Amino acid sequence: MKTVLAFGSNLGHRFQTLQGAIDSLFDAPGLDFVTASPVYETEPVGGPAGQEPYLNAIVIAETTLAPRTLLERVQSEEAAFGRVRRERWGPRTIDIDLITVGDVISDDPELTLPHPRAHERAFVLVPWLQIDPDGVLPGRGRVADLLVGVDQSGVSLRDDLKLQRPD
Ligand code: A4P
Ligand code: MG
Repeated sequence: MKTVLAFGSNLGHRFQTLQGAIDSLFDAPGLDFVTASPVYETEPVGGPAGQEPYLNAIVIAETTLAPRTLLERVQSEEAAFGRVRRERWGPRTIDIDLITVGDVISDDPELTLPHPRAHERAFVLVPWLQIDPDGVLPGRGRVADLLVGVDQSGVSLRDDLKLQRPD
């Protein structure tokens, strides 16, 4: 199955954290890297006032893992990168969200698919469209069409930062 993963960091060495999380996430069977988006600097959406800006990127992968197993994999990666859950939408060294897993649709709060807020978030849709012009959010529509209704003003390309394919 094709899966779309969203990476975000707004604490510490943000770019090194993104690259490190990608390298170790793909260093195990059942999940194959396809491509990474450019990196974007983004204004925080929600959460406490005064947060630092995020770096956000999207990775497209192929997986043979069950969605739950994939969630466990990304959560243990978050833990390895020192993420401490204090407050919802608060600052984090790394956040890895499952945006889509194949065309699975689920309203399970432990794993909602597609991600319940992806369709309204420029920091997800802008990088996704860059690497997947025909991308579709199951149940919601084409990424290109969804972006038309979304404010993109807080999302800026960082073309000085380029994620490398994990080796
Ligand atoms: N969960 C349910 N569905 C999913 C899914 N599709 N992917 C559950 C990942 N997790 C999913 O997540 C809380 C619980 O969501 C998990 O236990 C999992 O079982 P979390 O990562 O612990 O907490 P969170 O990320 O703070 O909460 P949440 O609700 O996932 O936040 P969001 O909506 O992901 O927002 N602004 C900018 N500019 N860039 C960002 O990257 N990120 C957020 C986080 C807010 N503002 C941001 C950014
Ligand atoms: Mg999250």
